[in-house]
Formats: sequence, structure tokens, C-alpha cells
Amino acid sequence: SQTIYLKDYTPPSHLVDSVELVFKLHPTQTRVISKIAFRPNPDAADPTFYLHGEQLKLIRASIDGQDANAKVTDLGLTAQAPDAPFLWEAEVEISPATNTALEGLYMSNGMYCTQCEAEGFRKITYYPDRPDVMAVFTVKIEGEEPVKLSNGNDLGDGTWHDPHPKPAYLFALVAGDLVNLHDTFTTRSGRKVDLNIYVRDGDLHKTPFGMDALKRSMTWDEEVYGREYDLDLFNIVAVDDFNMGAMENKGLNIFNSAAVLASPDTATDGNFHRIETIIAHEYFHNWTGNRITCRDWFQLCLKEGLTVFRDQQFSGDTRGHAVERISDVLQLRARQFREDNGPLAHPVRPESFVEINNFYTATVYEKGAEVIGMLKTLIGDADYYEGCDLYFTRHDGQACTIEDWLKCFEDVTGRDLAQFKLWYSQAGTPRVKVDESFHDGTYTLTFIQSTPPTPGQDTKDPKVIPIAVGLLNEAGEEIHATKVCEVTDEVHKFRFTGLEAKPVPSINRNFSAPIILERDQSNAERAFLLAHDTDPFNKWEAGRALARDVMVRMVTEDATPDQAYLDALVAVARDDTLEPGFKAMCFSGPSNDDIQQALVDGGVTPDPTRIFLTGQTLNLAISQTMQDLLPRIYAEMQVDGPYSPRSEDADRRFWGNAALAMLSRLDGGAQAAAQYASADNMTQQLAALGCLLRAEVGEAQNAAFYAQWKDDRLVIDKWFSMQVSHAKLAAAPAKAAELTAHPDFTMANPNRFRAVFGALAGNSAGFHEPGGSGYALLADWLIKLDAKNPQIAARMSTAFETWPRYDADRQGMMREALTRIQAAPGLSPDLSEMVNRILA
Ligand code: B3K
Ligand code: ZN
Repeated sequence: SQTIYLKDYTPPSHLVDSVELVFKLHPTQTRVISKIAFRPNPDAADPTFYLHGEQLKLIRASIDGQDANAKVTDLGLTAQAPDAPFLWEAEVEISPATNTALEGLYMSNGMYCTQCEAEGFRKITYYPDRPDVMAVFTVKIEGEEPVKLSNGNDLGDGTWHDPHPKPAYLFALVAGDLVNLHDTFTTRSGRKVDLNIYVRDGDLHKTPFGMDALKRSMTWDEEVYGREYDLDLFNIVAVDDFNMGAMENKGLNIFNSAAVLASPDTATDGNFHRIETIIAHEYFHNWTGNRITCRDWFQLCLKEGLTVFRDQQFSGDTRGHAVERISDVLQLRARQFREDNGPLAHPVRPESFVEINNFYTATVYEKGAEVIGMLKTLIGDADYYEGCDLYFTRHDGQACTIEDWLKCFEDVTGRDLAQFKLWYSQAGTPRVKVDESFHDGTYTLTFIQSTPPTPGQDTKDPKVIPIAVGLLNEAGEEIHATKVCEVTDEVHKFRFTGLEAKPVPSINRNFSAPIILERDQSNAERAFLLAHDTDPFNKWEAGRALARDVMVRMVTEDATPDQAYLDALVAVARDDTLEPGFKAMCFSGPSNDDIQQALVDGGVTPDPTRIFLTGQTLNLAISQTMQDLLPRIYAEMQVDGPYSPRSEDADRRFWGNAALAMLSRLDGGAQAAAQYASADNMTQQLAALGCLLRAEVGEAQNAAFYAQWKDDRLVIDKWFSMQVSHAKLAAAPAKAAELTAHPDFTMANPNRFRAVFGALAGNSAGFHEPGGSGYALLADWLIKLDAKNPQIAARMSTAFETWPRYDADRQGMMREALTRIQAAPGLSPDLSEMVNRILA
């Protein structure tokens, strides 16, 4: 396997005007007949006619009716082509039923489906499988299946035509015995669009929420970005075996069932929220990704960062901006900061890859979204939307680059974005040190920025960092409204004049830049900001910083739980002006990874066992301090009436279940058992089960849960995952190992595999138990899985990416596990690239 470089990009040798495909479906001998109208690309660097193709059995190929005499390798073919437009005709045979990698055309529970992004189309037929080759597709599907779907408009009889030129990665096909929920949407210019969600028989009752989310997404994109849907039909299909969340194929989005199916009794509030986000995300791709796509895969963030940013905006508008921003930042810190500060760190726009599927990362997606957010903060809303409009008109129908995107904003604002562009090319989380001084009514903030070295990038230039700052006086009143300090130099000062006394600053409000602030801040000041900051994000952030400091001192100095922190939490709980969702967020505290990162930054080697035990001590102290308040909070947060996923209700359950978790540390699980027994929705049932498992008194409920839900795969995924997440220390890998022997465990289904091993990787004290059993178990299973599904194996290997931060024993065992994977015979390029980078 070969490394591909951004700098080596060359335009395609040939362009495609139209593609006609006929699929004769068969589980192991599907025939794909293609007629492709090619023409030489006047801008080609090399005129050689080359088509990608992998795992295809070539039956015949011709050019303008003459045998093509193709020279075939494992990766594609070449042939002599005329220096003029010509017709390529070919027939290949493929075997969807034995395709366990779930890329290309495969089968899931008897249903045919496809996944082509990034480079899966080449497993369907010979084609220039690169995003800058866009074409109009006509597809005919022949088979017994009652429902046969592809992109675009339905011409009847299994024939589909997509009038919008698209790259091959957006091709999709589905065939099976499916039922659908139908609805319609009328766009603001009056186009009536048929909407369908296709599922297996028995799942229809889980589709209405997804449909509602789709219609709200369509309205939102019209209202906020002025983007209308452009076909008469929009189909969604739910598939059980799917590598990711979902895929934005033109007019035919294919979803992991877990990312679209929801009913009150089987899905939690968290599931509903995630589904809404993913439906919106895939729908928004219709403009940011499909109408305007990427020139090459290095530009992935052009569609992904922007589309994540758009789905985050939508969620904020739908569910409230404060809680949405806090959850987005929690995710960013837990996944992206972790990546950006370890051996897998890479720029938002990577410069090389072996397997592009390894770059669908938190950096490309979530940091990519942060970069868009910073652009909007720097240029302001009006210019941001004007720049987007220009992008949509200027580049509609094109395959673009980050340069194309930025140029639109340069043209609208007249601003030079060269320095801003460093956010795309430099990896690593910037550190910003803050110094302050106050003289004669002038308050000066000095920001000193630096970014640590990352693989392949030893030195970094200063970036433009928008840091939103507000000032409060001693009484807790806002005396200087939020102002964006544009930090452009390595050392950059900002002055605030005419002040009566030294203010208390609130820095990086709303997390205006994805940075790590290094600032000597007293816990008294943090408690003050938690009580008074007018910026809801920073109010929460102050509490988080306080919690983190308390934890760090408990871990490193054996300190007892800090009373000021406990008092601050009580004040939050009592504050009637705060929303339940916000209160619950304040009690969630920093993530485990956040604490580990803080320890590493302070020069301390994190010990996951000790962090876990300290967390238990702190949580018990919090519960005890809150003891008198808990029954009332719990009672007040109960939601009457039938379940609704709306955020007012979900936030009440969130805070109520936080109270339940605290109560359960004091009452041995009595209240949780009562909630479990009376729960009439999955949110309440699962939260109660979690408390019981944590208290190690949930055996009976755990068995009952399985018996109740054994026929619902998505719920059984939760059952697998809960047991591993709540197992303590070495019991976690032991439980994971035990569950792999359960008759319902299968590694053919990515959701099930992730339920067990994602939960193990997420259980830090369990995965890192000092005996090394977590590492050994995961390595064994990654090796096994790699032979069937390299993409998932590679993705899950990131559990090992933190190895450099641990003690010598853990490092040794983690390296040993990685080396064992590296040496496994027949290792895929996917997993080998990951392991090599992790160990480099
Ligand atoms: N674009 C797809 C991801 C494809 C992943 C390929 N390994 C889903 C999304 O981001 O919307
Ligand atoms: Zn996406």
C-alpha cells in the first residue's frame, strides 16, 4: 500500500458525461453492466486511460464496441483509448453476500445495499473513482426484491435517473423487502417533495421521529442558509449492518438503523438527539457535499467540517445554544483534543494518507467545524452568510478545495485569510497563556500562543485566534460586553480602559477558539465566574475548571474533596434561574480524558485506576453534600404524561437522572430499582439500570432487561454496552470477554462489536487495568475483526493512541499489543497504517 500526497494532485485523464448501470442482483454472482460516456480531459496531466476496480471479476470490456484489451491489476485497469469521446461498455461480477467489509455492494439481513464513500464504488465496477469526476447516472436494478431504489428520480420498474452530476462516492443502491413511512414536504418555491423512510417490516413505528427531524432540517436549511431541496424525492433507508452513522448519497441517504430508528420505549433522549443531528447532517450535505463536492479526499473537511458546523447550528436552534455548545465542546475535548495531542495528530486538511477511511476523524469533522465557527466569529454573521451564498452560486456543480471556499470570504470581506488558513494545515491544539495587569484604570490582557510539535510538524507559526472576552466587576456585574480579541501574534496585548478597579475577565466565551487556555486562576475566581458569568458556556466552564482542579489535587496531593467546590455545586442546584439541562451539565464534570490531559500538562503521569477511585470518592462527597436536596430535585424533575423527546422534557430527565445517580450512591440503589420497575420509556429504564449496575446490585434487572428486549437488536446493543461501561476496573475486560461468548455477540455487526469494545475502550480504568487484560483482549479482537472488516478494526485501534502518556508498565503492554497487531499475517492497509502511526 502506497502513501498518497496532497501535493501530487493532478486532474483526471478523462471526464464522464453519463453513466448507465444495470444490476442483475444475485447474492454471490451479481452482474453489473456499465455503459460510460468518456471524453479526454483537456486539463489532464497524463492522458493514460485508467479505471479503478477492486475485487471485480471482469467478464467483458469494450471501447466503442471493440474489445478493450484491458490490462487488469488488483487495483484497476488500463486500456488504449481514442483521443476523442468514446463509449466504454463492461460487465463485471461481484459477490455482495460475502462482502463483510460493508464497503461497495453488500448484504445486510437479506437486503442489498451500498456504501461507496470514500473509495467503495471501485468494488462495484471499473470507474474513475475520484470525487472530481462527476457524472449523470441512470441505473436499472433487476431482481426479485419488491423495493429497488437508487439515486434521483424513480422512472418505474427498478429504473432510476439522477439529473444532478455526482461523483461515484454518492452512488447508492438498495433492494429488499422493505416497508416505508411516506410524507411530503413543499419547498418554499413550491416544489412538492415525496419523503420516505424505508425499514424492515416491524420497524415502522420507529420512523416518525426521523421523518419529523427531516422536515425540520429541510425548513431550517431554507430559512438559515437559503438552501432548497432539488429533487422530487428524498429517500432514507435503515440498514442494520453499517460501518458509520449514515451516508448522504444523493436522494437516497442510507442510515445505520441506530442512527434513524427510535421509539419512546426503545430509544433514549440521547438517541433521539443523536438521530436528529445525523438526519440533519446528512440532509445538509445535499448542498455542502453533494451539489458542491470535494476535488480530492484531502479536502474532506470542506464538506464535513462545514456540515458538522451546520448541524451544530441546527441543534442549537432546536435545543438551546448553551447546552448544545457545552456538549459539543465536551465531545471536542474528549475526542479531538485527545487525537490532536497524541501520535495520530494531523491537520484538518491532512497532507498524506495510505487509507482515506482512516481520516474520517474528530479532527476533520469536529475541529473542521470549529474552524468554520472561528471564521464566522472573525468576519461576523452578515459576511459569513454572504460568503456562503457566494460559495453556493460560484461553485454549484463543482468539486472544490479549501482555497475555493476561503476565496469566497476573501472576496466578500476584502480580508486576507492566509494566516487563518494555518488552521487547516497545522495540527495540534494551540496553547494560549494569559497574563493580566491593571494600572490606572487600564486592564491589559496579554495572550502568548504556542502549538506543540505534532508528527511531521516540529515548528508552528502563530495563528489568528479569535478569543471572545467579557469583563465583570467585583459585584458580578458585566462591565464590558463580549469583545472578540483577534490574537494574531505570538505575544498579543489587548487593553480595556476607563475601569474603576481590576475586573474579573471571562476569557474565550462560548469557546470561541478550540484552544487550551493556560492561566493561573484561583478557585475563588472560578467559583465567582460559575456564580456570575453572563456567558453560559463560560459559567459552565468555570465549574468544570474548578472540578478539574479539585480532581487533580485529590489525585496528586491526596487532597480531600474541596468544600468550596461542593458549596458551588449546591449553589448551582439551588439556583432557580438555571435551566435543568444546564444544571445537569454542571454536575457532569470534566471527562476522564480531560483530567488525564490536565495531569499530563502538569507533568504528572496519569494512573487511570487512581483517577477512577478518586472520582468515586469525589462523587460520594458530592452526593453527601447534596443529600438533603436530592429527593426534591428528583421529584420535581419527573415528567408527567406521555413521553416526548422534546428538549424541555429531556432536560428534566437529564437533571432528574443526575439526581438519581447521586441518590444511588447513598441509598444502595433503592430509588433506582423503583424507577426501573415503573419506567415507561427507555431513558428512564436505562438510567435506572445504569445506577443499579454501578452500585453492583443490578443482576436481576439486567437479566430482566435482556429477557424483555432480546428481539430488539438496538436495545440489546445497549445491554451489551452497559455491562462493560459499568464494570469496575479489571472486571470490565473480564465482562467484555464473557460477553463475546454470548450467543447474541457477533463481529459481523459493527454496532454489536462497538457495543462491547467501544464500551471497553471508553471505560478508562477498565481498559487500562494494570494487568493489561484490556489491551490483550482488544488486540485479539482487532486482529480477528481486521480480516472481515478492516475499517472498523482500524477505527477502534485508536483506543491505543494514548499510550505515550502512561507509566512504563502500561506503555510496555500497550506497545506489545500494538506490535502484536502489526505482526499479524495479512494485516489490512487500514489497520497497519493506524498501528504504524500510533507507534511512530
Ligand atoms: N460522509 C459519510 C462518511 C463516510 C465514511 C467513509 N468511511 C457520513 C457523513 O459524514 O455524513
Ligand atoms: Zn458528513
